[in-house]
Amino acid sequence: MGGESPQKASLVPADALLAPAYAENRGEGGETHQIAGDGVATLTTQQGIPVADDQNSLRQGARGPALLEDHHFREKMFHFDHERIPERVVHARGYGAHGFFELTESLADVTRADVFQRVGERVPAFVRFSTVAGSKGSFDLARDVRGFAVKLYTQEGNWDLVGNNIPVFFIQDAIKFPDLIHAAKPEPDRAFPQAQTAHDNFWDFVGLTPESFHMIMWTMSDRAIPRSFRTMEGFGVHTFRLLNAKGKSTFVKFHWKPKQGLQSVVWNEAVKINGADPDFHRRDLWDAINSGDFPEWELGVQLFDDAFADTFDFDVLDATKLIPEELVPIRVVGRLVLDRVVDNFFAETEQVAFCTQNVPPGIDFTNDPLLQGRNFSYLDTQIKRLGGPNFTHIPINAPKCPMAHFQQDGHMAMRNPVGRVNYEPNSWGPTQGGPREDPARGFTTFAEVADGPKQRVRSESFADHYSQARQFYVSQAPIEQKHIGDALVFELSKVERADIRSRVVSHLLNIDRDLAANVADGLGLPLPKPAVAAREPIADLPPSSPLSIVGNGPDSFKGRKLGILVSDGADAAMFKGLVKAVTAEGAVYEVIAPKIGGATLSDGTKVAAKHKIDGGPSVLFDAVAVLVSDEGAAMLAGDAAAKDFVSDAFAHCKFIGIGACARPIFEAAGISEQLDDACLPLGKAADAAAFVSAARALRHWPRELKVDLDAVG
Ligand code: HDE
Repeated sequence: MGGESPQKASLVPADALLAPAYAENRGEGGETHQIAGDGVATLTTQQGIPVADDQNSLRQGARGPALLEDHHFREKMFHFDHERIPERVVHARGYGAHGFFELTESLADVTRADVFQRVGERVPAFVRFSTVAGSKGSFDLARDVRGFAVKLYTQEGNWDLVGNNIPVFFIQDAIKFPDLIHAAKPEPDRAFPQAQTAHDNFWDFVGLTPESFHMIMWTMSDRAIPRSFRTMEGFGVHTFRLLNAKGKSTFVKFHWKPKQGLQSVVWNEAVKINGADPDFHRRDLWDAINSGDFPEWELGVQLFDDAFADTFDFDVLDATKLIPEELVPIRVVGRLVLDRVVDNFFAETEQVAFCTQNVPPGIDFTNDPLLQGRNFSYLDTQIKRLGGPNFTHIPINAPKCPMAHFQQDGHMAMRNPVGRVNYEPNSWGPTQGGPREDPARGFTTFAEVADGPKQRVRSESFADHYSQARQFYVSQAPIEQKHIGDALVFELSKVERADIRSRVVSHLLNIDRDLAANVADGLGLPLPKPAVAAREPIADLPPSSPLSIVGNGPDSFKGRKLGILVSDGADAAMFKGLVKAVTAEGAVYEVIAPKIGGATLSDGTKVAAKHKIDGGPSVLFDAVAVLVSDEGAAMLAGDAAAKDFVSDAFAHCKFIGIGACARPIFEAAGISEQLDDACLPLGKAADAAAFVSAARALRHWPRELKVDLDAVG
């Protein structure tokens, strides 16, 4: 008993020390009886040994030292200590879901890839969306590229199309990737800023890397702050090859087109969403799938041959260039549907290992120097992350088609080949000898002829850095152009060194003079001389309409979310009419109230609240309605969160439904004089449908020019 008091140990019975919740857990007094025996599984160790007590470690006497012999404690703590694996160097924050890919049009003429042969056939899919720069715990609405990585479990092996939501990239050669990412990530001495490119190092790298400017136009556009994973496009980015049964090659670019239409948020909104709900995108995907509103994308291909590649102004091997859809139209060949959330985030989303080199027979690489470098990096990174060469044994990474090979052993080998023979060639015959290569069925590489001196060079055909950047800019709606200018000013305003800011503007002058002038003005900077261009830009590439988000939005409010701010005594008929109209549209709504207990409407109906007003700011919704009683309006008019609710919705150009008694809140927020056509009355039943149908436009952009200091209208 050592130095402890024997009375204490013996006088107090062990169970009397139990916290009430523990007693309840063991079924000693509460309703939530969980002790084994009632069909509840018995808690065991990892070895399967039943556990009698998971609340107290083994000790010598009630107040004595812990004992090394406590194998349950040691195993539990050891496992906990090893719960983390290295996060991805890039794309650390991501969210995945399961679904399927269905072929809607055969591509048998151009590829022998099994997945593209039989119309109507489905293969399982797993998709992981991600941000690039932030770490695993960062917020969802960073201004950033989004990863759009698709794993298709085809009958001839896994095909990983590891793409982004932007069709071009910052750099042309993989050797610059570590520099790009170092520059974008938090600066190494201070370890900030997290998940943002608005700092000196990033813009320093960009200013010294003119090839990045096409991509910069995209990342400074609203593409980099999507409303949802469901409302973004995906792109394979590189030019790949398709090979048909005769070995004929066709170049291909892959596109995912969201059925939900394109949509983004605005920057001020993104900043506030990150505070209000850092999980905004993952929650959105989780909720949509669980409510049966399955996100869907069309798979489109741009197919072209060497002859087109030769006539194109740019090199199809250069990942900083795209092929406008007007030049090579998209052929839609399939659909991707996400219909199941993961059972366990770590097992699936964290452990999924995408590798660009995973392509089945019928799909092949090109010499794009970025793609070639990626094909090395992804396998290498998975070994570091997942700990060994057997990561394909993890269910999420395992193919769903037959596999037969002689690879064996290593860390965590789950299914070594069976039998005596683990090599080939061998003379053990067809039954014992194991698998054999199959020249007809197996993966073949396009027999491209390559010749030339070994050298470190960048092809001359990669030298134009500005023409497509300009084409992207002139393809944007005026409000989108304004957002690009605003984003550049915002980011560069966070850059401390004036020479870095100025150098960036010197490149913008090669893209669009007005843009450069606006940015220089926004920064209070004299206009510098244009940067020296490696090749004279083509100034008159025609606008390409698919490049705009605003021009490719949805034609309905379906899948969107209305926030309804209510108070006690709010007009019940109006509330119910609004709910009906929103539901009929295929949209959802959430109620915000002064108290989380909800509100009692004018007819006595009790409405549950999803958010208390402080926790449900309007940035979380696509449109808002304010349905309050006179007393409710008077009370909320004095509440800062309620005033923010309406003034933010207004500033973010949202459609606003204004109930008959709601005006005092708008007056208190100082916006009642500015209310416009997108602020609609909700006074009588018919107003509900009119409001929802107006909200199909998603945002009322003309308002922004009236409420923003930087407006250039
Ligand atoms: Fe990646 N990239 N990347 N990347 N990338 C990774 O692989 C890399 C690039 C992309 O949800 C890493 O498993 C190099 C372009 C996505 O798990 C790493 C280069 C595109 C994901 C890696 C690129 C992408 C990654 C980090 C320059 C769009 C997340 C962890 C040549 C077409 C996949 C990992 C997921 C992840 C390397 C450029 C997309 C380090 C060397 C271009 C969507 O291997």
